[in-house]
Amino acid sequence: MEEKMSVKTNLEAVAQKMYGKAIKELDDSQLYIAILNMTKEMMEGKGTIKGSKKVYYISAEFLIGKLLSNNLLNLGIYEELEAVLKEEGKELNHIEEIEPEPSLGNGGLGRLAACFLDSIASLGLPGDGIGLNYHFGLFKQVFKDRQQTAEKNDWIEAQSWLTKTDISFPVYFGKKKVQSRLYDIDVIGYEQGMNKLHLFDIETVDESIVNDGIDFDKSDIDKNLTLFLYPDDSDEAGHLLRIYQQYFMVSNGAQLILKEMKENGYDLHRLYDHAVIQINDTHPTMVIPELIRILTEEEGFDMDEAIDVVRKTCAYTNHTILAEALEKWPVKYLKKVVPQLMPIIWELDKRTSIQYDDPKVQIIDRDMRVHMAHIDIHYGFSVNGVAAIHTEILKDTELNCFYKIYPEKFNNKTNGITFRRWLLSCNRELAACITKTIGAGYKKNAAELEKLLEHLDDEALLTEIKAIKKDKKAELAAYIKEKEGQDINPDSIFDIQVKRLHEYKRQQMNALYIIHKYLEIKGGKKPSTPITFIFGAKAAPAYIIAQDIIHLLLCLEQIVNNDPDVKDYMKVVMVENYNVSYAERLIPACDVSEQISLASKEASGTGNMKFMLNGAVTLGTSDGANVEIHELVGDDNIYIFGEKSEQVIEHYAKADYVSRDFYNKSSVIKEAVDFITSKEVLEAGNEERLNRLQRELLNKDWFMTLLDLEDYIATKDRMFDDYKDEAKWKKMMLVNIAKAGFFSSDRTIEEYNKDIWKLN
Ligand code: 26Q
Repeated sequence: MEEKMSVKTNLEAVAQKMYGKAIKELDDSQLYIAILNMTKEMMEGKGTIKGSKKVYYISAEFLIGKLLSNNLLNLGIYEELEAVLKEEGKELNHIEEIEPEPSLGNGGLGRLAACFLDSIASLGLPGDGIGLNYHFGLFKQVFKDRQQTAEKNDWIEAQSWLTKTDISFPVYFGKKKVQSRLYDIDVIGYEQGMNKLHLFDIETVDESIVNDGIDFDKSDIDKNLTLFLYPDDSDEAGHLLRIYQQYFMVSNGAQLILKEMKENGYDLHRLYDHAVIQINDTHPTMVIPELIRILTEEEGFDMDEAIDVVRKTCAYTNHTILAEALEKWPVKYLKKVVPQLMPIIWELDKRTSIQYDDPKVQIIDRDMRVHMAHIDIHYGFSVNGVAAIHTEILKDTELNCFYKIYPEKFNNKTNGITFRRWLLSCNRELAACITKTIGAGYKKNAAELEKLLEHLDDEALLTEIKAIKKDKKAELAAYIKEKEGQDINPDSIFDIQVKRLHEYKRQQMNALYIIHKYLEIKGGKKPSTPITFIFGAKAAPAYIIAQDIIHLLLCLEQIVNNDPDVKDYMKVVMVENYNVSYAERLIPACDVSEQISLASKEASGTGNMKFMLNGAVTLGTSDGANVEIHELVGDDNIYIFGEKSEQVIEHYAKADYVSRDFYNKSSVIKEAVDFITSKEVLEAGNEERLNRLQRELLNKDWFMTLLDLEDYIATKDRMFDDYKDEAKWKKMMLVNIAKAGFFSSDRTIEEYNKDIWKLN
C-alpha cells in the first residue's frame, strides 16, 4: 500500500510540476512523458553499483528496445503504477505504445549486449556499456510492391531515456579533430542498483542531409558520423565511414575508461586490476591499439609494458564463423582514417611475425589487410565463442592455428537472454502461472524453473498453459490484423521464423516447404490443422539475394492468402519492420519455433531460447544453441533434422555438394523450386528477382538448402501431425519452459564473471 501511495504521490507531483494538471487530465502522450521522468528519478535514487573492478562492455550495437516497461519491472513498481493509472481511467499498455523503439542493433549480437547489461546490473555487478548514439539506428523496413524499402527510423525525442552529460572528448582522425558528446542511459538491475550505457555522439550531426530513404552524403563526417547504424554487410562506400565510427567509439571509450581510473586514483600500470574490457566481436577491436597508443604517447609507458597491460585488460567474443563476416580492413583505409594507429598496428604485426611464421596468424596479411580478430586473439587474454558447438568449431577448424598457440585463452560462454524482458514482461500471464505453481524463486534463480517438471501430470496446469498460449495467439492475431491488415486464424498452428534475413538462416527453405504444402492442398491433400506461417526479417539493403527471398515470401503471402482453395488451411504473413517490440508479441504466441540454419553456421541464436521459454517447440538443425536445447529437453521434446555440422564442414572441404543433383533426383524438390518461376508467382512478382533466386538455388546454393529440404519437409509434417495429440504437445510445452532456465543471461554473465572478468 505504501509503495502504491508513493508511486501515486510521485506521479501526481511530476504531473503537477510539468503540466500543472492532475493525472486524469493528461492525455497518453503527456502521461508517457510524466512517467518517463518519474521513472528516471526513481532509478537515479537507486544509486550506482560500486566495486573495485568494473567491466566495460564495448559494442557497436545495443539493441535495447523500448525501456519503459522493463525499467518499471526492474524497479518493482509495474503493478502499482498500472493500478494507479487504472483508478484514473488510464491504461499502462496504451501508454507503453507511445515510446519510440531505438534500433541500435542489427540483430542477435546487439540484442545480446542489451540482455547482458540487464543481467550485469541485476547481479549487482559494476559494468557499463560503451557504444554509439546513432540518430536513426537501423533502417525502418517498409514493403512496396512486395519488396523491401528502407526508411530512417527517427527515435530520439526531446524527452527520452538519454541524459546529456558534460563529458566530451577530442577524437583525432589524423589531423582532423572532432569533439564528442556523451549521452547516458541508466541501466537498472532487477531489484538492484544502477549501471550506465554510455553512448557517444557528436554535436555537429546534421539529420537534414538524409535524402530519400536512407541515402546520404558519406563524405562529411562532421555531419554524418553517428547518423546511422551499418547493416551487417555494407557496400564499399560505407566501409570508410564504418571505420570512422569504430574509431570514434573506441577512442571515446578508451578516454572514458582512463578518466574513470584516474578519478578513482587507480594506478594505470595495474589497469587490469580495476577494468576489464569485453570486446563484442571485432567491431571495437581498435580499442587495443588505441589504448596502447595513449599509454605510450601520453602516459609515459614503454611499449612492452603498454602491450602487457592492455593484453591483461582486453577479452574478445567471437560471434561468427562466416569467413566473409570477419573484418579485414585494408591498410590503405586505416591509414586514411586513423594514421596515428598504423605505427602501433605495424608494431603489433612485427612482434607477432617474429614469434610465429604461420601466415594464417599474422595481423597484416600479404594483401595488406589488417585482420581485426587476429589483433584480439594475440593481444587479448580471452577468446570466447557463444555456444558449445560454436566454440568447438572455432577451436577445431576456423581458429585452430590460434588454438594451438593459445589453448588457455579459449573458452565457451553459451549465450543467454534476460528473463525479465522475455518472460516476466512480454508474457505476464505465463509468469503469473509459473509463480503460482512453483513460487517466485525462479525470477532470481532461473534454474528453479525445473521444478515445473514435478507437475508434468498436473492436468489443470497443462490446460492453463495451453489456454495462455491461445490468448497470446488471439492477441497477436488482432495485432497482425491492425498492423498488416491480414486475417489469421488463432486456432491454426503458429509457425514462426523471425530473425535477420540471411541465406545461411535458410528462410528460403521454409518458403520451399510453404510451396510444397500449397501444392499439396491444391492437389486435394488438406492438413488436419490449419497452419499460419509467420515471418519477420530485415535484409541488409546491399544483400541482393536476401531481398529476393523477402520478395518470394511476400509473393507467396499474396498467392496463398487469396486462394479460395487454400486460405482456410494455410496462411502466410511476413510482418513489416520486425523489431524488438514485435518480437515481444510474436514469441509468446508461437507454437513452432523455426531454427533451421545450415549446421555449423549459426554461432548460437538467441531467438531459439526466447521461444522455448515461452512454450514453443523447436524445429531445428543441430546448430548453435539448438544443440544444447536438444540435450536439455531430450529427443522427445524437440524436432531435429538435417545433416550434422561435421558432415556439412566435410562438404565444404571436399566441395562435393551439388544442389542440382538434389533437384534432379527428387520430384518434391523439383516441383517446389520450379514453382518459384511459375505463372502464378511471376504474375504476383518481379521476374528478375524470382529468376535470380531460382538460379542461385540451382547453380550455387552455398548454404545447402536442397541438401536438407526433404528431411525438413518430413520432420515438419510429423511435427504438425503431433500437434493434434494435445496431451503430448502440452507436455512438450511444459518441458521446454522447465528446461529454459539454463538460457538465462544471468547464468551466462555469472560464467563471464567467474572465468573472465573476475569482478569482486
Ligand atoms: C561488419 C562489418 C561492417 C558492417 C557491419 C558488420 C557487422 C554488423 C553486425 C557484422 C556482424 C553483425 C552482427 C552479427 C550477429 O548478430 N551475430 C549473431 O550474434 C548472436 C549473439 O552471439 C548469435 O546468437 C548469432 O548466432 C550470430 O549470428
